[in-house]
Amino acid sequence: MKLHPFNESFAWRSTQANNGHTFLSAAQIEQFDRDGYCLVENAFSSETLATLTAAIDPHEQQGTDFLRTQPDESFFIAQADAITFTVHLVARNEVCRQFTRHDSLLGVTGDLIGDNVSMYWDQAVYKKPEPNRDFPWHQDNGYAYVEPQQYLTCWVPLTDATLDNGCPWVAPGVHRVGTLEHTVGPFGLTCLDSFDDAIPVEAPAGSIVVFSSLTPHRTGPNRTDQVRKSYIVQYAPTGSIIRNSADPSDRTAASDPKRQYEVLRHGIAVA
Ligand SMILES: O=C(O)CCC(=O)C(=O)O
Repeated sequence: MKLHPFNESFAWRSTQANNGHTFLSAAQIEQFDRDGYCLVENAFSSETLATLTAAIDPHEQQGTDFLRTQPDESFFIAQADAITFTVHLVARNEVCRQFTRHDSLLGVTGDLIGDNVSMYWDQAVYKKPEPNRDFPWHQDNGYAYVEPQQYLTCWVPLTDATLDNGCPWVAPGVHRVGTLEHTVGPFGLTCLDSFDDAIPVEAPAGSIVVFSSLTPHRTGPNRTDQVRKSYIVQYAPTGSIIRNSADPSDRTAASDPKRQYEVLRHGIAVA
């Protein structure tokens, strides 16, 4: 395990320091601090999930149709019959955009980030029946280097996520050292080959697997005959930037109004 070259002076900001927790329990906050993740059950109604899934499915189908036109039906780490990534849905679908302002998500982000929160990224990940393909160990901050390094991923299962169909696994405790160096593997960037004390997080539809951008995670193969669907929404402190190179002044503000809009300002929901 080696640190990312940009990660020179990281200190984990304890969530216990946030004032006014209103949504998560003390046990969830303690687990997030210690292990880098927590599970929030019953966060969404079945109607909300059905509406969200119906909104996402046509976009995913369009992406799959595009992949079928590509060599090996693949593009970067997506493959039509294995795994698809449908990104930036908030910029093209109002149901997805409204979902990112759901009370449960604002509750989680308010407790774990603070009073001023913006969307950073969203993508649906559909893992198709594929018994041989892992999504390898990585930190979300390994893909694009955001500062502050510590932002939040809400991994929302649209179908039950189980050991059999590729639920997330986390490497507890590693988030506290900050961003790790990642290398390029066949199925994406990776920061760990294996992790002895890895924890699988089986998550029913309607829950949220909440983890830090610094929590190494992977998902296993899908050994069932059904598609495992998830929608991933990531939130960062408002004012976050993305480092483009080793030169710290070479940076881009994470504030594209189409998709990186504020959701909480001074603790109040931004409509
Ligand atoms: O949902 C998955 O199977 C993996 C997705 C993931 O870890 C990611 O997009 O960072």
